[in-house]
Amino acid sequence: MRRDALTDTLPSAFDAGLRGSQAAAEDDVPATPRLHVRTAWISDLHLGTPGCQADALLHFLRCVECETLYLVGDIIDGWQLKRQWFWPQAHNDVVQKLLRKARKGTRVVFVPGNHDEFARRYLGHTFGGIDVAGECVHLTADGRRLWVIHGDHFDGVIQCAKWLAYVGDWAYELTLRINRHFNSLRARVGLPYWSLSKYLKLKVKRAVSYVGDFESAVAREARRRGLQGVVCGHIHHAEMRTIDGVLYCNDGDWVESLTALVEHADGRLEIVDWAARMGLFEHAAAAIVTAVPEALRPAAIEVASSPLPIPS
Ligand SMILES: [Mn+2]
Repeated sequence: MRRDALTDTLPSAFDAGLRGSQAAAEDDVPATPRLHVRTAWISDLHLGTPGCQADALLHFLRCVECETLYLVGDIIDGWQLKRQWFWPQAHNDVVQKLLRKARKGTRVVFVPGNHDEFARRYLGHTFGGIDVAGECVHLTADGRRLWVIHGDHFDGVIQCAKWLAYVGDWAYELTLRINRHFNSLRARVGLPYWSLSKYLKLKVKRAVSYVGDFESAVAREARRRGLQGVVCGHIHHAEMRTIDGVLYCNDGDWVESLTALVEHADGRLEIVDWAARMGLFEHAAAAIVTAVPEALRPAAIEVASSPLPIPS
């Protein structure tokens, strides 16, 4: 239903891109901007949950062309699917798109996370051209070796008490749900979007200095292994910075931030903020604001107020 609302209101370029997914085995739509990169990393898609922003993700997958695509864990949310089955067409389209990329010559590597730990039983196997690996080392065009891992092994909570992590996950979903209702109320009285979940997460995680501890633990392990950097996901917080001489990269997520990490032909790494890129279609963004309040609204409002230059 959300997809229909989208396709009915968006202008033609955007519209063509979105409709493309409905035609089976479609040929890529030329109207969408291309993003040619050597490598792309995405994680924390959480397919199988209402939080997954599958339409934006499909748009990204349609635009990006890469030699290697790493799926850095929490791609399919087995924890949530076990509780309640949720699998709309858009989520199917994402899976089809990934399989199609693998078929068309992109090397696709799936590094399972904690939410899709069921896949950890199949390490070393290949499914529809997608390699499953517990971790791997990526060699950049400029000769750096990056450790690719989801990152949940560094999560103190998960290491110590698994049930606590489950509670956290459930509470996060609840917060996202409250957030949706809360913001539709705010919208009704003319107040701008405000992310309760983001606020709480920052508050809570800062309180236990979770993010910082996680980042330095991951970087420390990469250095111990003699690698120049690490790419991970898991904490839904995109980042790229040097920690004690090791490059720490986090590709973010497709629940809130809609971000990916890419490597350009010369080995340069960059975090791509897809919400901002979608803002290129300024009127499209405005249409999204009215068409799908809860799904794409935060991103759309941000970019509507600060349009970005067209990427090369
Ligand atoms: Mn995770």
